[in-house]
Amino acid sequence: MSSAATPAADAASITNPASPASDAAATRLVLPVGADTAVRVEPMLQHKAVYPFTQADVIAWRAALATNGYLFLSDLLPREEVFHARRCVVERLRERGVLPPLEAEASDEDALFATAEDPTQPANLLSDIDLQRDPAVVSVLEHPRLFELFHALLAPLVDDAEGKPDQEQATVPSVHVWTSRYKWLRGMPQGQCTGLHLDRVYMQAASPLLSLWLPLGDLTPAHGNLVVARASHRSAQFQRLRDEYGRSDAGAKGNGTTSGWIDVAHYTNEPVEWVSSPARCGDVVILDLTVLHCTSRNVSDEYRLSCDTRWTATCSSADDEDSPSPPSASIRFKRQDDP
Ligand SMILES: O=C(O)CCC(=O)C(=O)O
Repeated sequence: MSSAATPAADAASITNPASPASDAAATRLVLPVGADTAVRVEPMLQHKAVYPFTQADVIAWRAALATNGYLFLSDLLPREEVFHARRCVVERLRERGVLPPLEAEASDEDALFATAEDPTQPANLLSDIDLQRDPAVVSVLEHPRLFELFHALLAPLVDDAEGKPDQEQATVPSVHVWTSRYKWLRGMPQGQCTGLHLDRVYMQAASPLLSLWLPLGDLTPAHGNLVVARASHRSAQFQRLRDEYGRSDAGAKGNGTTSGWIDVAHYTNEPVEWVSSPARCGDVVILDLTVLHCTSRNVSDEYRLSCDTRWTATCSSADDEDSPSPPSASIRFKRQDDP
């Protein structure tokens, strides 16, 4: 069965209390972003992922990614497996005292809450390499369905034996798919968000490369979700930004966390089509390396748990079977069966 694309009903039905009821845009959400800015967002276009994927699905997903710069796939991964990974992250935060201990009579559902007495404290998950490598977490972040998905999305972009990408074809060259060894596991504290950026300023990539964003929880707008400037990876409006900032090493300078961010306030008077949607366990968002995005601020009393990873592919005939990473990658990658 082929999947249908629908705007996210959840987001579309949320009324913005700050807008007059007569305002046609009143049903659109206004989200806090950056230091002190808010943007009005449209719901993201969502595609329901039905496994196994059909050829028609894959063609529609590639087209959506090329058009919008993002691809929201709902229900791609089994929800129970994602909840299991979340449980593991929440337990670690309890062990570290970031979250309070569970009460004796707590239910299974209570065990999943990431509500803290002081949710403004850093959760420091980006530096928790052990947790990023926990089998329950890795089994979701390196789920076989993700390797299959990225094979379908990336293979047509990989140069074939003659050195030409084969984007028009349904059949694709034989490729290896690689995922980043490092996992950007995030426990976003209350009051914080990720600033506006292009992922390319953090990755100098020779091969085609995509980002994956995966919520580790059922996230409401209050938790802070991805906010994308739709089509900014190809629009003339952002050409200069892509050519100058996008080709710079802005992300490599500074502290590696907030470095590379641009002030979203620069764009509040420009006609940017911001899109965002609540995302649930099992959903994923794929991002083009040159699409402008950030997250909205977490205004809930829970940590926002999510993870992002990077994915690339190389022509298998050009690969060294023993190579630990694709050539010219600025970060380390692994294939599906690599330890
Ligand atoms: O989840 C976040 O806070 C940031 C995610 C992001 O910017 C990305 O996936 O590239």
